[in-house]
Amino acid sequence: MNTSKSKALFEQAKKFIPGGVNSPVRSFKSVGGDPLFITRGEGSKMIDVDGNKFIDYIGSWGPHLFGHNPPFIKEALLNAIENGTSFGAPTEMEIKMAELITQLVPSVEMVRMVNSGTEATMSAVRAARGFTGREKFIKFEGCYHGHADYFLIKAGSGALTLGVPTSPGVTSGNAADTLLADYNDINSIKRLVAANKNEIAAIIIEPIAGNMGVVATTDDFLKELRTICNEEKIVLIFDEVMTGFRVAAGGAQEILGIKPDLSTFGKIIGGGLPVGAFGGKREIMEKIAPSGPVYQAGTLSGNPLAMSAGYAALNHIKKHPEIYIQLEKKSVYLEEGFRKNLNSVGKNYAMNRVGSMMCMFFTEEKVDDFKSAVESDTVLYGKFFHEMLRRGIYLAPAQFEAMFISTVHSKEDLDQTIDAHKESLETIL
Ligand code: KE4
Repeated sequence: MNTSKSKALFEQAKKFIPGGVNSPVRSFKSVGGDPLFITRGEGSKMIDVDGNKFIDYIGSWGPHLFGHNPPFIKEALLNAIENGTSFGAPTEMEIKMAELITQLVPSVEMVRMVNSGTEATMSAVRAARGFTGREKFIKFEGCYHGHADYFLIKAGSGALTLGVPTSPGVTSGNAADTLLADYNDINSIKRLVAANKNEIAAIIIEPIAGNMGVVATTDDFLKELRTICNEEKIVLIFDEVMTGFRVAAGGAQEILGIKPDLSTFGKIIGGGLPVGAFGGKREIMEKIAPSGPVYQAGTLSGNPLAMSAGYAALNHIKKHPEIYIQLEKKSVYLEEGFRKNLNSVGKNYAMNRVGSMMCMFFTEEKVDDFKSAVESDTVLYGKFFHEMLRRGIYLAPAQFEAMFISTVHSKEDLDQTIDAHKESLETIL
């Protein structure tokens, strides 16, 4: 595969941009080699500067539920841009977007738009602290909630991939209020709650983890978490930046049947443009400035272009709930193809899937938390990644991520992926 133009661009990029990328997970640091520079996306494909075409399972790390450049989002953007790009004043589209989110996610009574998932999660924790008057909060090892200081403690995704789950630059003062629990271990929560009585403002969790690879919650874990939060008056925050509108129209909370107090969103909600949102109980959200004292702001929050793309995406979901049946069929087909391949090479690698987010771990043990996820052979994953790339399949350049199936991945795409998966395993094992 010729990647000479990407290589030249990467050398250029490294002169001006840290690591040559604007987000660490895009570098191929954990899998080796140099990142490819993409010129365009269309449907399920991405094309790089050297003309190589790939079936894309990153989907911009989650936003592209409908593949690249779906016509209805493109049309919405072209219409919006006719009126200008940003006003710094309220627009009707922001009301329509907020109302639509409250319709799709019933636990959300009020919502504030922001510009990224990180802004959404950091604002949600601040809202919980302002509402309860408490300072500490609990996160889970391996969950990733963006790069706000107090989240970068044993964080997942790029922080874990690059081996810095606890980042330099995060002060001990900031870290002191972050308490760490083990995913799927309710006793770790009980211990923290007992040791920090009436001091915990919030528990934030990825209700289906996607940043240590895909790890679902087991048994009644979330139900018990909900009960503890009720009893202890702790704000339960579901970080649905990845799962929101991905696993169901109402997100993970719809399929799991648990109502959080606050939810955070990103990715799909922007239709490919920078959008995040946090929302939930009115009594908490009314504490947010200017209706309440908890300050939160953003120059481009609710930006007309981003709202038009995001509204087009969510409105399409509202009008076509059948897409989740379609996504499940495609995802089952792919998972079954992968499992057949694993059988044929005599490997029982862990494969975790929820809806159209899936991950194959290079470990034959069950993966249900951070500790079991990090048992994966990341060197082997790196070899696998490059074998798949050579065969035209673009996966996450990191073991601790999810692959995303879209509504536009065709049967041919899936069959090509399954064949490449088999050949890649046979090559590296
Ligand atoms: P952003 O600030 O990157 O928009 O969102 C942060 C975030 C918050 N919560 C969850 C559950 C997330 O998955 C994310 C971001 N996910 C990573 C991929 N695992 C974004 C990719 C990147 O860092 O470039």
